[in-house]
Amino acid sequence: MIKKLPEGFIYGGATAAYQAEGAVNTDGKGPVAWDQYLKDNYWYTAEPASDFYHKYPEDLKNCEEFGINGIRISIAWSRIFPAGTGTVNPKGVDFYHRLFAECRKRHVEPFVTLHHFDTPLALHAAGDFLNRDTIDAFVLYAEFCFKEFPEVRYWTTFNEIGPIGDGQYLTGKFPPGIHYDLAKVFQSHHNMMTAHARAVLAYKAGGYHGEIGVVHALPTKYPYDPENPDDVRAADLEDIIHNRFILDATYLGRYSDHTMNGVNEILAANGGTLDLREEDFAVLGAAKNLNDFLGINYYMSDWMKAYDGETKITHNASGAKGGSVYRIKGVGERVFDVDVPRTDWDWMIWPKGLYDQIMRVMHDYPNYKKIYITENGLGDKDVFENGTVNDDARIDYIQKHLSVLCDAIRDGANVKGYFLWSLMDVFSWSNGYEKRYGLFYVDFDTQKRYPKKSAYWYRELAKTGIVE
Ligand code: BGP
Repeated sequence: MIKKLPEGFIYGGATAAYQAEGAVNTDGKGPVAWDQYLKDNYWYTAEPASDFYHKYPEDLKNCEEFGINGIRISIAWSRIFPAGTGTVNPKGVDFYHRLFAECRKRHVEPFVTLHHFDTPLALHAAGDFLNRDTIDAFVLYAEFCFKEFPEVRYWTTFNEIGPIGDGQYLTGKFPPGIHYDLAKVFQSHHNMMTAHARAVLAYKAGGYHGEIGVVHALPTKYPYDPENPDDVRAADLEDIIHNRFILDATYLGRYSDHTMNGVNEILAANGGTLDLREEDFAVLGAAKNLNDFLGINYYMSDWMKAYDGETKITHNASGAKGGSVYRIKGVGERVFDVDVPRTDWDWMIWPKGLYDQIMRVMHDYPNYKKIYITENGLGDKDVFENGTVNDDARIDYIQKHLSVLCDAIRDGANVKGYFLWSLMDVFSWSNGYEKRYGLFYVDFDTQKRYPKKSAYWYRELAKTGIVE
């Protein structure tokens, strides 16, 4: 049976300001915590990235030529407000006007994210979203953008509130590099969700002509042994940390009893308390039915089993097989010894997890309205030969995920588009320039772009909609 995506579907490519633009000190851009953090902890920096700051006309031309009719772009907050609040930097504002105009010229719809991991340094150093002043600063920045850029029709407040809390306060691979502080993880999630809700309310109150939503990463958490109640609970708690807590905040406007029981169990084992205020629930409640869409980022799933010991997490920077450890006290441990194909970075390739997440949103949060898959893709050690990359593994990965997407649509989910991570190669936050995801190969020395085999495949897909 033929599987085909519906008419009007968006065949997109995704980027993020910090990973694509480069030009980190150009035209008055303010610093972000990542600038120094990469220097101190990794072997690469955000310069030159993919030099999107200068090469965007070429990337958008590639979009048009390859049938890509949507692009995820994020605005670097510190290009607009170099210190996070206060003075506006007109050159930063101009850059985004030019970029959005180029999108229109090339008939590529921009889906614009206000925050993709890159809080301005001044705010980050003062506690990032753990500090409630950052919520106020974010809402002012968001309102400025809504007014300034009427050419944008699709706004996303945040990219991946889950992995931000996780990276900053649990695994410690994002600045400020704090480890194993579960209370900070939940507090960051909650405060960012409050900021999201306030921005949504401001957008709706402003009567702008467009849509607004949020992008959540939703990795599925399976029990290693579904017959073992302890493994089932481990998967459940892990799901609460990464998925359910923020989904509840988004669509229920509160945390369900089930969610809060899990949170309290995790905090009882790990220490710490949360500051959850009535006024926050008032805005979460007011915004819960106003999200026009949910963006789902999906790369992989995890298998969890019960674990009785101290927390230990290692970061697999090179992709070495079996190199990862992930055990959380009072939660559980990830099992890597499962019979599932892996990427070059040892991520589990499990398309069904995407289907399962779409179904859970549809069933548990029926007020979701509409879904875009805002990221999905294969990070690989691409081999560049004869001016291209024969990335059959990437094509296979995309096809398998689109196939389950067709199943989800058949089963009633309202999914309107797919954005491949990434449009062209960009650097990976914690794996650097070796990990490539793009449809277009970027030679980071010359900044030349070369279509990979997957780009030609994607063009055909966009033309016919036929997945298999
Ligand atoms: C998501 C981020 C992206 C991108 C992607 C791939 O979490 O939103 O910015 O980086 O993951 O992850 P990585 O670069 O770690 O391979």
